[in-house]
Amino acid sequence: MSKTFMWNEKCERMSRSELENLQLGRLKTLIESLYKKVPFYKERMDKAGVSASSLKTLADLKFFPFTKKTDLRENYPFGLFSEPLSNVTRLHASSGTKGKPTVVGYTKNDIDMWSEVCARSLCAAGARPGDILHNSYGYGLFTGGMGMHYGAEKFGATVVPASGGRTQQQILLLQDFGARILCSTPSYALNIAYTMEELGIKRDTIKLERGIFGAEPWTEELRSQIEDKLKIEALDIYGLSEIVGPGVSMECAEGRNGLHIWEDHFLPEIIDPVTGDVLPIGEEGELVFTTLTKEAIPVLRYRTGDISRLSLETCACGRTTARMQRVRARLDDMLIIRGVNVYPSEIEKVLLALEELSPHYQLVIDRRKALDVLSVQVEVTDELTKQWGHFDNDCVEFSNLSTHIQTLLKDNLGITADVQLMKPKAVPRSEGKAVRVVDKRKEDKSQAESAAVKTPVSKH
Ligand code: DLL
Repeated sequence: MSKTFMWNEKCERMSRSELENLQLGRLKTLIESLYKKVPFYKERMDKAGVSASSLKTLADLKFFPFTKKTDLRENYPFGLFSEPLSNVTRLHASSGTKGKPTVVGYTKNDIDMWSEVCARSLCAAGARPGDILHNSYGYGLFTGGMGMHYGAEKFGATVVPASGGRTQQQILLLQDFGARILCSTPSYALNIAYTMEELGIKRDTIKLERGIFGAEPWTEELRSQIEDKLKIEALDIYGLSEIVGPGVSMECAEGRNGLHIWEDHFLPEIIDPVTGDVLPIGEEGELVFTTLTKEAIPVLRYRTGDISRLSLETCACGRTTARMQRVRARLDDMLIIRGVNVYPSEIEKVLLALEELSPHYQLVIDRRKALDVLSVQVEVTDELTKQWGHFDNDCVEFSNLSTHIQTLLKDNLGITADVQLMKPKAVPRSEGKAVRVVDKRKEDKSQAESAAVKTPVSKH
């Protein structure tokens, strides 16, 4: 068997005891520094009655307070920074669709560390120095584009900074520049595949062999569809801006079974999302990360809201780091439909198992007569539409098929849903992170709220 090529074998194959010693040392330094430099953490640690001296083993981390997204928002923009802005070379921010954006900063060393973990990730996915890498993650405040870009440059790849959108032109560049590696969200990879099909562009006019896909939840079923359509190997990359951006963990090409966490920089825990208790290795719960080496905005026990589980089993690639299983869902994406809890990824699994359907779908939730109603809008395949003929509306009637899907959703997930079969291209295509859920109840509420703000209220 040929030896696995690793970007940083020393760090990726450390023995468990060596790694844990390193983590403990870094964790103590981090806690001391947060206590001294960030009033928010001093206050939280004082309240919990803990300090660096409380940390005798890694397990003692459980006594320390969590950090949440709301803490970043409440301390907007720079309240949780550990370094003055004069030492910060870059700022990124979330889109802020749910209020104030969350802002993160990077020192020069942070950018180096981020590039290092992205280079490790590229290598684990089977990229090689000299590869042409087409990067369709968005450039800008989102961390995806620039994170992968710097990692790829450090790695020695030739980067095509395509960013999101203008899909036809991206396909042209894929054809003419001959990229072997595609970095994008899984939903955008599908958009590329379907656009090629619609334009009648043959697969053998592009040289892609591998995709490094992440930034949104996706299922094994979606992976199969992407691999089948684009004839590439699709691998999962995970990350979040509060921890660093892309490159917190990466699935390796040899194992394809969980994502290697770059544990010398990011310390993972799995907790019960309700009680906050740390769960044993192997149990499913909410992922929590502590940054061990970040300078500008290190975070202590950051609650990601992502559901996964950890494994310490040996991997076929020889890396010794803990692996996290593909994120099953985000806690705040859970839908409650007439009392039944369901995640969009569970609905995706049911839909993608049916060959009559294409993988473009949206879940629309509305309220009718005080009851929540879920509409599953999913496109049928081109072949099915051709068999059936032409339609004036976007929504087509295949009553047997929609009843069949309704039954599958009821039997497998216990949910009652309207199923609307859509013509090809009727569901909006993703250019970055796919919008899987449209919650009209929230839209109505926020419209009502903004109307109330705009309406002048007389005090007399
Ligand atoms: O999405 C960073 C990133 C860019 C990761 C490119 C991978 C590739 P945020 O915009 O802060 O950062 O969103 C972070 O996206 O908490 C997860 O819910 C979700 N997410 C990221 N990667 C995956 C993945 C970037 N591989 C949030 N699978 C995270 C499932 C993912 N969800």
